[in-house]
Amino acid sequence: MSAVTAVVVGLGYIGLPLAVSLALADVQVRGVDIDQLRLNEIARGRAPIHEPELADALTRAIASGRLISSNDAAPADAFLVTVPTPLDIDRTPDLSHVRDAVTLIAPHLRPGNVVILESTSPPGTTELVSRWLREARPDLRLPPLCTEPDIHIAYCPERVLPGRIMAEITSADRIIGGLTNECAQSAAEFYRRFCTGRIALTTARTAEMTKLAENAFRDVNIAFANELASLCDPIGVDVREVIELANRHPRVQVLSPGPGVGGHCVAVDPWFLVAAAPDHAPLIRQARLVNDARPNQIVAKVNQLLEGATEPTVACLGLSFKANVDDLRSSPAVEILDLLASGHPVAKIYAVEPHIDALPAVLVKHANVHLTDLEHALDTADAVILLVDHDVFRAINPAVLPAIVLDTRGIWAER
Ligand code: SAJ
Repeated sequence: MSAVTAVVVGLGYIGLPLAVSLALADVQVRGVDIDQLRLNEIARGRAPIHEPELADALTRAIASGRLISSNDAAPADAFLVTVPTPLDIDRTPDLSHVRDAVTLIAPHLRPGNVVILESTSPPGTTELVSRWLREARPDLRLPPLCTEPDIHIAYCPERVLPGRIMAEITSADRIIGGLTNECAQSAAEFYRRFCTGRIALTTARTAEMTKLAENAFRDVNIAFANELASLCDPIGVDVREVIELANRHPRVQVLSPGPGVGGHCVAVDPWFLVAAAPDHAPLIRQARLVNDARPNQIVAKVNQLLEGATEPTVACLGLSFKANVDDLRSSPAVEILDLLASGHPVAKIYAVEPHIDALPAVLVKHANVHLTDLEHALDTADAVILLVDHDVFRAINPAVLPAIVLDTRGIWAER
């Protein structure tokens, strides 16, 4: 295969690992971001996010000379868009970063290029990308309106699991949806350079919908586990035991209840489906509400456990949205600390999160919340609330825990 060049717009949790993996697969990559501090870090070979194996791979990619970072795009063979697609305040998708990315790459497009959107997006977004490109570049023939377009445009959703991104970015199966069949073929040719997983071709809308269906499926299933947990509590039954026993049935696989669903994917993407067809997604909407109610339920449980204790010191273990990552985005653990700090007469809350150096702004505002190391927290706390199942917390000997413990992830079940 001849040498190819690529521009990756958005060097976040997906874009940076993607840019690094491409560079290590002999693609000459230009990684683009609007955050100058992030660009400086990357140029020095320092990973601005914690993801297993990323730091080492980034060092090798920079040393190879095939990865440069910049705040502007340049001509290339392939353009990949990996920018955030957050929710607006009214829970509708905010596509402004995708639009900005399109504006950034438009002047650099040449006939023969392929443009691939990887950001999780509502159905119809890839068609919008084409429309925005047409507005910016009326000189180009663009799909799907032209049968032999100058530019191929496709959607290939990222499907990697935080914590395993570097492995899955090459090994995961890919779904590639083209605005035309040729668009899909052309994007697939690009992914075959570095992907070892199977590649399935479809339409852009089907690929967009498939990605959202995957995360909504997970959300609904976690909601079922969380609902079971709140049901079992008043009935006086141990939900973990119920799930363990139910899962012995060959066709039952209940997930784990927890303090809520966080991160920027499972907690967000189902709303894209609700927004796309509000009258047709009652289950998906309800699952979101069930999972979003968990932090308040956990706080109510903590308050119940602390009843009678005078100004207790509470150690909260974990702030990230899930185990072994540093990502605090939409983390239920952060929400729980925020609620606890403002709502209960606790003397001190020790936040233990080995993956961060400073508390997020929402917790800094509370004078009674302190970021502390695990040893100190366990030595001094009257109560321990386990919020994230980091490996380091799993290794704690339950015998050293104080009398009041709430294990929201069930890691010390046999205690
Ligand atoms: N969680 C539970 N109970 C469980 C499983 C998860 O409470 O049994 C919670 C986690 O603690 C976390 C949240 O759900 O707060 C989401 O975690 P996750 O591990 O289920 O998913 P993400 O957000 O890390 O990654 C998901 C993945 N999607 C699916 O598994 C269908 C990943 O493959 C996607 O690439 C990613 O979303 C994404 O970027 O869209």
